[in-house]
Amino acid sequence: RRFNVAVVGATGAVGETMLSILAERKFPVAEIIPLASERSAGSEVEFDGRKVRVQDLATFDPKDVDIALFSAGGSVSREYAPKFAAAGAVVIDNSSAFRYEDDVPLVVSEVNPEAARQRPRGIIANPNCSTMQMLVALAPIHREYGIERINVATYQSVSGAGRSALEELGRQTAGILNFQDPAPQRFPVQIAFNLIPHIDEFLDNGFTKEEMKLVWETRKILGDDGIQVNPTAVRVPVFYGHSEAVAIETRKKVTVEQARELLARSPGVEVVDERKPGGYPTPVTHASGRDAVYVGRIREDLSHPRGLNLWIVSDNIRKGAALNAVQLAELVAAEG
Ligand code: A2P
Ligand code: 11C
Repeated sequence: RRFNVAVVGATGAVGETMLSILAERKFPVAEIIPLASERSAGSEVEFDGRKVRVQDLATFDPKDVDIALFSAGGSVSREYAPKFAAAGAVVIDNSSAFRYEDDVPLVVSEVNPEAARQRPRGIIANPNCSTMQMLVALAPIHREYGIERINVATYQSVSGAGRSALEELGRQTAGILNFQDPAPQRFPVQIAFNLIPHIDEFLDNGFTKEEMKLVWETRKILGDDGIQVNPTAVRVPVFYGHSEAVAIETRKKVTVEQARELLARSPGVEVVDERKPGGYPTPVTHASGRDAVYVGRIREDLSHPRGLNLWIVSDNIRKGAALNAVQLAELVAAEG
């Protein structure tokens, strides 16, 4: 069977990658339907070597859509995802609009694929990129050794904030190298040659929403409300690929050798852990444009008897967003 697949936000950084991954993985597409706002309706995007016209989401009738991949922001999802689901489509939503609702499964394809089957509202939520890559690596360790606590600091690339953020880093970097002082627009302060310890909005508890996503989503996906997560989320001047310095505390002790061996046979993970210059993953050398979650710098915590440190890097647009969404579509397609 082939499926009519709509991509909402098809002109964006994630939407464009959804289109290329659908083609790359030979998803059984009958018709591909790129949708965006009226701003880019009528323009063309590429799918499987051909040009396809973008349609206006606001006036599109979803009645013939089988599967819809949404990545146009939370407010677009809140308004249109229920309409697509009511028309009979299975919606895979990359925004944070529905992630924390009990009747919407939140699924990482390697971690809790069975949860995707129970979707009373016809919506499956795709986790946030920083949670996604962290759990591809940590879920196998949690299953074997029981993770009690996760300390994580993220180093998140600008592509997580969309196409305009990619452009801002490029423009600002070039401007500064040419002795200009370009004003920040997309980010609150200069991002070129800088770091910003602030992603998404500030909440009452002093954490940002991006940080709380790591807490809420980890618990929901692992089905364990007892896991403690202590996050700091930082934006860095990298184009593609999020990195995370993660320190876990487990119930049973896990050694470096055990962790390496377990991760090496875990789906979606590649261990790059040679203790020499360049023997670790970075966004540019490993993650950018690739599918795996890369793990390196594995070492035992000097300050805790059951602590382990890891460095986790992945392409936030691919595994962190578009790839997992397409993998969820593959799970739906496999149901027949
Ligand atoms: P458009 O090209 O019409 O602005 P990014 O995260 O890379 O900035 O991409 C956001 C995506 O979401 C784009 O494809 C954008 O389309 C789309 N989008 C934003 N707002 C809307 C809207 N109100 N209706 C439909 N698509 C939207
Ligand atoms: C970032 N993680 O890197 C964000 C982007 O909840 O889907 C994705 C936001 C989300 O800026």
